[in-house]
Amino acid sequence: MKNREVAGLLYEMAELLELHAENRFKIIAFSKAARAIESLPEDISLVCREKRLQSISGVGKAIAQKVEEYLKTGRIEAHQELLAKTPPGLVKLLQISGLGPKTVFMLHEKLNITNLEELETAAREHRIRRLPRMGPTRETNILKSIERYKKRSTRILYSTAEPIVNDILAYLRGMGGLEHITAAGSFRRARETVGDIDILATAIRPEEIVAAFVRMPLVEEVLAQGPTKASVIVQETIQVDLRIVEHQSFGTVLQYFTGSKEHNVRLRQLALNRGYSLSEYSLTRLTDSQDLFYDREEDVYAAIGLPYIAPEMREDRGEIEAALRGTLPRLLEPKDMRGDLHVHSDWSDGRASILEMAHAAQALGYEYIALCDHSPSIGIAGGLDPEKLEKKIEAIAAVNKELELEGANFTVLAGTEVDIKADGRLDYVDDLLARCDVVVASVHMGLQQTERAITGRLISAIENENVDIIAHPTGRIIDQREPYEVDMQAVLRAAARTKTVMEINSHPSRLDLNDVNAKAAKEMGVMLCINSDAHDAKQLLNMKYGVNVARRGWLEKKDVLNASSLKDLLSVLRR
Ligand code: DGT
Ligand code: CA
Ligand code: CA
Ligand code: ZN
Repeated sequence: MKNREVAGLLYEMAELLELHAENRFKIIAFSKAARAIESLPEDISLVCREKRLQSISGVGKAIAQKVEEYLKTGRIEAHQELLAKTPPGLVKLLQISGLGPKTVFMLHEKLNITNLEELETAAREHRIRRLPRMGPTRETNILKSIERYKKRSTRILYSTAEPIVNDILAYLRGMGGLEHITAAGSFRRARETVGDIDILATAIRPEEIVAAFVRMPLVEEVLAQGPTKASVIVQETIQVDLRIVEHQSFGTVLQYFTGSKEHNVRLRQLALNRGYSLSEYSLTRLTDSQDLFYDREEDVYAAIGLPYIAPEMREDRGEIEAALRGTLPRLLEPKDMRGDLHVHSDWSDGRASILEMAHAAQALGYEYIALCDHSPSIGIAGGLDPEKLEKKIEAIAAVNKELELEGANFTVLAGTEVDIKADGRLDYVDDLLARCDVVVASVHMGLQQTERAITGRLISAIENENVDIIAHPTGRIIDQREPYEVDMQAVLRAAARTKTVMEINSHPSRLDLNDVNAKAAKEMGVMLCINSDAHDAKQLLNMKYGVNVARRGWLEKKDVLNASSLKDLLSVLRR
């Protein structure tokens, strides 16, 4: 499907138009259309062939023509024209966090800055602070952002790696003579980002599998190829390593290549203490130099005297000690999830109706879902004013009646994602919050405030008795936005004291709280919940990414609010 490609191009056009200070409505039209196409559940090429482009909400005649032009010719003339009159370095400046198109345009106009180096020099020479609306703080922030941009990783999101892994496994599973196949490395450990993708397999005729691997349609470049292994590049920058190993040592090799390196170092020390040398291929008994082979990973751990340790925990964060003590947690599983406590609908910036979201959640086997649309200060996301929230509470009651008539054993909870405003107050009065079944509070504005200010805002929200959950508690967006400055210990202490629940937001580029914070929260006695923050029915499936984080944070079913039944949930919410 070319949906992403087309959306990406339209986003870029919006940025270019903005750089050239074009008409605001035109700019908004492009980004709106891009968003709609990005989340379109069907193939854009098909929609185009069937002449239905204009039925996509946000796609008017002009944009439909451009999309059609792209699908037919592979380019958009207007896009090319914009590119031609824009210094190439200028668009890249938009990736420096804190630099919007207006500022970039001004920097170009006033200081003739056309690329990153020129921007950095101007900032160092203090030429930026003298510009209108800039000042020393913004100048320093620009320098910091440039540093971050230069260091930015080439790692990819777990959710980007996932379909690639699935495609490759499915492809190779179709080959004759293949036995085991599995992903290893950081992907198997479900890290939030993945450096490269490692795949291990066993096969009767390894060369055939390697040959098929390098000839897969998605392979763009072959970096190396041997009789039992190969490395390739897919999607321009993503490296995939395949190793075919002997059946008898599959368990040992899988253990080794799952990592992490830190976990493996500890495991090897422990093996040595117990009289074994653990290598990539075998466990060697030191007394008689006997090599022991294991085709199952469990048996490798057992031979060293340990219970099986789930891949997600293999980071040397205490898992070996816990395994030795016999206190490993029984990790949460995807099937334990009973509902989703933070989703949006078309009442604010979501794209599905309340009933559609309910049906989709029910189809996933959930018992409940909480509709939490935005509050008024998030105007850009269609936040609901108080009267509209009251209307929505009534609409949800009606939906529940409808579900009851359908004989569905499913409940829609009336919620809100209330903004914690820059001054620390909540965006609705307490009486209205008290009428909701679930109140999720979160920070969207004033992200640049001091640690003291932001921590204070979060704690005052936590201390409000109507607030049940704090959503995406650190505000980070992987590779795009650092977490805001916040004293997480103080926040977690307040949450533990008031029994406020901390969210693991499952959006694949948020994953917030992250694994380390989630583990800390649990250790401090804080209850967590895992929410999709879905803006359409499909995004409900993002829950699995949050479950990954929970597992990496050692969470068990009992630590997660929405792994409990509706009855237990309601008794915790005490409303
Ligand atoms: P990544 O790709 O950066 O997200 O992280 P990993 O963990 O997938 O690392 P990668 O691809 O370099 O190597 C895969 C696994 O192989 C790694 O998790 C552990 C094992 N491994 C690689 N190099 C070493 C090493 O020098 N020592 C040990 N003990 N294990 C290693
Ligand atoms: Ca890797
Ligand atoms: Ca690798
Ligand atoms: Zn949300």
